[in-house]
Amino acid sequence: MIQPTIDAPGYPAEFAERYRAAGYWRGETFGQMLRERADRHPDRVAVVDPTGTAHGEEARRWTYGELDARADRMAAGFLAHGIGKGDRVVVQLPNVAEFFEVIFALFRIGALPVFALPAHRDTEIRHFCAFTEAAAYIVADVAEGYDYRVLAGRIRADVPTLRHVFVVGEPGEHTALADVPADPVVIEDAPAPHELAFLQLSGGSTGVPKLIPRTHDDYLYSLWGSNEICGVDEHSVYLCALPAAHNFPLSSPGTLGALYAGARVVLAPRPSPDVAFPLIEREGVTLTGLVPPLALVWTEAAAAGEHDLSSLDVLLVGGAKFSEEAARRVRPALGCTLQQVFGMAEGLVNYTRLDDPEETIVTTQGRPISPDDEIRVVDDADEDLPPGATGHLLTRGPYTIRGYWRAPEHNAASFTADGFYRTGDVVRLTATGHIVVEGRAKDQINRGGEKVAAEEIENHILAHPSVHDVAVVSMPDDYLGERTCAYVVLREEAEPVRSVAIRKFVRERGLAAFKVPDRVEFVDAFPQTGIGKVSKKDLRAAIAARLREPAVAATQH
Ligand code: OOB
Repeated sequence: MIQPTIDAPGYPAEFAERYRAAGYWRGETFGQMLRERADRHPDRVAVVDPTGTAHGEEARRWTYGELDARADRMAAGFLAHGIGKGDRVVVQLPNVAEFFEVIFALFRIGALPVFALPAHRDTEIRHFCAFTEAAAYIVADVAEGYDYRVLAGRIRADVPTLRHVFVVGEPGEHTALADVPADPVVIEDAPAPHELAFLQLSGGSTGVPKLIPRTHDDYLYSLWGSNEICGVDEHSVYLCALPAAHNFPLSSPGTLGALYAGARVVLAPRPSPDVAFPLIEREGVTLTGLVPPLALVWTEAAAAGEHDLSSLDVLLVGGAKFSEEAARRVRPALGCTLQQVFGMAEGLVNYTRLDDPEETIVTTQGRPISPDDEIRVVDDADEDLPPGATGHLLTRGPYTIRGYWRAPEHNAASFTADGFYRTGDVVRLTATGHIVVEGRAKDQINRGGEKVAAEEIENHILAHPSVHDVAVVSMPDDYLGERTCAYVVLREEAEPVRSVAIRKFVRERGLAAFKVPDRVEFVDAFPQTGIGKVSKKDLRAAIAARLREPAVAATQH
């Protein structure tokens, strides 16, 4: 095989060579992968989309042959619309089959999907489109009662590079995605395996979300590596219950892992048991992935015993810390093996193994996919700690990025000089090399798997005319693990403001609903650290103590 001469963005040549020599990077692209599977088993079902069944229609079932042919036609259509290699396309779709048609078409022509979540609103989408100078934005017409076409109209007016808005369903003032496909063409400048495949979103701890550049080579490795660990093969049926664009349901092992294995993907429009359980029963789902709050809801709902869930072999739980107590309930309630996943869109993914002792499964967050995932646990000065000690997790490896996309200043802070990613997670390693997540050093709130960057929300609240200063911190929550609390200092001359007004103000600035602070506390001044910085540690302790007061706990939410 001829080795590519240009290395993956950010990966130094010596590492790229090592990862190829070890067989992790197999020199394959997403476009080729789907073609190969379609050639091998064209009639096997790849994607099941039950969206229409709510209106009495049959579920859509696309075979590998059909998905492949659709991706070819969509690719030709995108090219005909002037979208080509390297162009960025913001994709914001619910869990529908077109998601795969679109992303494989983009992969084939080397255009880069930017994976927005359905919850994102004006602020996030405008940033993604403007920052990536996106050529197109792809949405559904209406999903969960929200009209994305109206949002797209506003974004289009603001972002001059945005030449196209494609809509799944009724297009309104935009272009119907269904009108895009064209007769397949030979793609002259198809992407190489070491080149970028897409931009994923970082959970973030800064003012605006950063973008994560993933290559075909590195992401495909994370897929087949995950498949081996999670036992995914051509007989597997993966239920995509979380939003499809998120890295967890996309790749751990997720929908793309399932497609890699020639398995079947079943899309759940919503993750609630009333939607997911009938799908598990009807489609014979063998594995799925959930965030901890949903796993709790599922274990409780399964007790009702209304659905036959016996096909389910593996439940993956990750995105936020799964409590040991909740983890212990999974096997008895759902009759399947729990696999804890501790991953990040930047790369590193850890799994408990299917044959790990139950104690390991319920008390750890797993160990890395790859023997070449380098793990360091360090102190505040980046010095390695003794085995078993708790410290900052740094990592480097064959599917972990070496830098964010177009963000040199952030990269200087988020990576060590020798390329280790600073995860911001505080962990310890067990004697067996399993990771236990003990906490977080990054200024982020993990709201049941949905990440909220404190600084981002602080910036929005600071824009309120009555606000002098603000500090956003996490507060404990039985269901989500954490929620957000905004401590606000009002301007001296300001009229009194109620907390609902602050929350409304943030909501009306147009950002994902999960980022609106759950609680607002007004104070005269912030507690300070020894050197005069706001002590978020003290604020967290203060709100946690306040929530423990019986009257306050009862009125929460
Ligand atoms: C996943 O990816 P992101 O990028 O949304 O968030 C990554 C962060 C981690 O750095 C960590 O702080 C937290 O989410 N996290 C966990 C966790 N899994 C993720 N914290 C404690 N326990 C866990 N099991 O969330 C993600 C990506 C791929 C697979 C799974 C999750």
